[in-house]
Amino acid sequence: MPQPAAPNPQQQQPKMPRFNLNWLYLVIIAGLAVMFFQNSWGESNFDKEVSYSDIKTYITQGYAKEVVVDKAKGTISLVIDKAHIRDVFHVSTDQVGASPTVSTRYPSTDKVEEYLTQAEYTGKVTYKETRSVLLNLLSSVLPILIFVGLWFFLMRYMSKGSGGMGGIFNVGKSKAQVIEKGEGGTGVTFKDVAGQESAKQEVQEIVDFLKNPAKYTNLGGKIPKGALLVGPPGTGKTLLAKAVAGEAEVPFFSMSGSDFVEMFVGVGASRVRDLFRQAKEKAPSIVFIDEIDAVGRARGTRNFGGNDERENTLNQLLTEMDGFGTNSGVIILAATNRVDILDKALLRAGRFDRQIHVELPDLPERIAIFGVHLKPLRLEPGLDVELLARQTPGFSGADIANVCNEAALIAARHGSESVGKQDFLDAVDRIIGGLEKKTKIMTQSEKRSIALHEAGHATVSWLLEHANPLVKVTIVPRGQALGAAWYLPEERNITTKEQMLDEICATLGGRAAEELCTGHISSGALNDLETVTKRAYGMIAYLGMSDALPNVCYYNTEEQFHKPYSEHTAQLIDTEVQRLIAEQYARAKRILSEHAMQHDALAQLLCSQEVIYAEDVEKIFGPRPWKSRAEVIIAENSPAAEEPATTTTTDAETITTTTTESTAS
Ligand code: NHX
Ligand code: ZN
Repeated sequence: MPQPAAPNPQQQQPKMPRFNLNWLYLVIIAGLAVMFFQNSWGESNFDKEVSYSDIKTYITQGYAKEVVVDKAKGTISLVIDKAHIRDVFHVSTDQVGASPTVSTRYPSTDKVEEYLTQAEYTGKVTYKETRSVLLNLLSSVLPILIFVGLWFFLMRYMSKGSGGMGGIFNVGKSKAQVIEKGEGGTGVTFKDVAGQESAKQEVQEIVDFLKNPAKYTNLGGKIPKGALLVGPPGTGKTLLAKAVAGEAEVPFFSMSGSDFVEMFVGVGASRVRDLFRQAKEKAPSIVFIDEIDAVGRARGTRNFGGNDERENTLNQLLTEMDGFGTNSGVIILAATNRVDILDKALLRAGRFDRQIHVELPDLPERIAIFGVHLKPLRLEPGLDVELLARQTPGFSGADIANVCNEAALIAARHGSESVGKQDFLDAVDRIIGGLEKKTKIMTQSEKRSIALHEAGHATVSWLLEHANPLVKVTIVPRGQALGAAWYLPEERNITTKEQMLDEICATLGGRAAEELCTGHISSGALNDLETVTKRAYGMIAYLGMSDALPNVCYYNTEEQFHKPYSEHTAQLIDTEVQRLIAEQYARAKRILSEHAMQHDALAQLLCSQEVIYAEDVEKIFGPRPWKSRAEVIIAENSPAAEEPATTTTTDAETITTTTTESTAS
C-alpha cells in the first residue's frame, strides 16, 4: 500500500575513479613477459638424455655438482661439474654453457634416496615437484592478479585523496571541500532555502555570532561552538549550513562523517585534526560535518567488531571541540537524522549543545519549494501549484525537486510543448510507486484476486472514520506491486490509537478480501503484513497502547542489537502484537462480509477499468459522513466559524469542492 509518506532518498553513489585502460594493458603485457622469462630461466641450457646406469656411474665417479630429482616427472638429472664436462659430453666447456645436465627417467620402483646414500654422494640434492600445467600457469598468473588488484586499490585511493599527485601520501590530510568567501563564498543565502522558517530563525543567531562576535563576548557571554542540524534526509540541512556561511560571508569547510571512517588506523583522527587546523587558519569560518552519526554513534555498544578506529576519530573530534577557545571564530555545524543514537558526549554543553530541527515541509512550505524548482521549467499556463503541494504530503525538498525533474522528462517524452498538471501527477505516482509495467501478463483469475484484494482495501478504508482518505485504486503493475490503493495521508500532528487501529484494519482489508472471496490467501499481502506488523509493534512496544503493557516505551536507544526488556516482556509484546493484528483482521473481514455486494461491485469495476477513483467508490457507498482534517481546518478558520450560528450550506459546499479537487488525479 504505497503512501506518499517516505519516498526513499536517492543514495548518492560514490564516484568510481576513471580508470585508464592503457595501464591495465601495460600491466598484463609486463606480466606475460615475466612469465615467458620465468619459463626460459627454468629450462637448463644444455641437457643430454642418458641411461640410468650412466647416471649411477657419474654419481659414483663424483661428476655431479648437483642431483635434481623430479618425482612427479620421474626423472633424475645431474648438473655436471665444470671439471668433468669433457668426460661426459666430449665437448669443450664453452659449447655446453655454464651448467649442462644429463638426465634419465628412473624406474619408479627404484628408491633414489637410498641409492644416493649408498653411493656416498655428499653433494647437493634438489627434490623438484613439477606441478601440473594449470598449477604452473596459476602460480605465474596469481602474482600478476595480486599486482593488478593492488593497482586498482591504489588508483581508487589516489582518486579519493585530495586530488592531483597527493594520493596515498595524503591519506591523513582532510578531504574537506572548502568554499571560501574570496571565491564568491558559498553563494547561498537564506533566500535560497525555501520554507524552514523556524530553522532559519535559529540559524540566524549563528550568522550573527560569526559576524559580530564582540557584541556577545563583550558582555562576558560565550559563543557556542557547535549546533546540530537534525532532520530526515533531503530536508536541506546541507543547504542551510551553506546558507549560514553565505550569509556570514565566511569560508565553509564541509566533510561527510563517512569520510572520517577509513580502513587505515589513525586516518580518521588525523583528518579531523587537519580539518580543524585549516578552519582555524581561516577563522572566522564554518565547519560542516554531514552524517555525523557515521562517527558519532554511541561508543561502547556491542557492535560487531572493529569500531576502535571510529572511536579514535570521535575522541579526536571531541578533543578538537574542547581544544579551541570559545572565541576562535570557528563554529561547527553537523547534520544527522538520528540524534538518539549519537554519543551523549557530543551533545554535552560546550559541544553540540544546541539542536536545530529541520522538518519535512508542510503544505505552505511545499508550495514555496515547488516555486523554487518550477522556475527552470516551461510550464503549462495556469498550473495549480497548491494542488501539487497537496498531492505530496511527506515529501522532502529533494523529493519535490525530483518530482519536478521527472515531470519535465515525462512531458518531453510525450513531445509536449510544456509541462502540465498530468505530467506532475504521473511523476508523483512514479516516485511513490515506481515504474508502470503495463506488459506484465496476468491470467483472468490472478487479475480477479488482485482486484478483490485492492477492492478490499478500498471498502474497509472507505467505511472506517479514521482511515486515510482514498484517492484511487489500481490493478496496473507498478514497481514491486501488482496493484495498489492510493491514499492521501492527512498531515496530523498527533495520531490517536483509534486512527492507528483503523489504518491497520484497512491495510489488512486486502488479505481479508482474498480469504473471504476466494478461500485462498496469497503471498501478495507481504508488504501489507510488513506494514501492519511494524505499526502494531510500535503501538505496543513504544507507545504503551495495549492493556497488557500500558504506558511503557521500550525504545531502543543505545544498544542496537539488544532488546531493552526482559524475555517475559518480549513474549508479552509478541502475543499482544499478534492479538492486535488478529482483532483488526477479524474486524476487516466483518466489514467486508457486511458489505459483500458493494465490495464485489468495486472489484468488478476495477477488473474492467484497471483504475477506479474515489468518485467511483462514492457512487457505490455514498459519501463518507466524516470531515477530513483539511475540511476541519478550513471550517475552523473561516470567518463564519467564529459565530455559533453557522449555516450548514457553506460547510457542505466546502466539503464538495475540496473532495473533488483532492481526488482529481
Ligand atoms: C511478486 N509482488 O513479487 C509480486 C510481483 C496482493 C495484488 N511476487 O498489497 O503486489 O506480490 O494492496 C518475494 C516473494 C513483494 C518477493 C513474495 C515481493 C511478494 C501490493 C508482494 C498486491 N496492494 N504484493 C498490495 C503486491 C507481490 C511481494 C515479494 C513477494 C497484490 C500487493 C507483492
Ligand atoms: Zn494490499
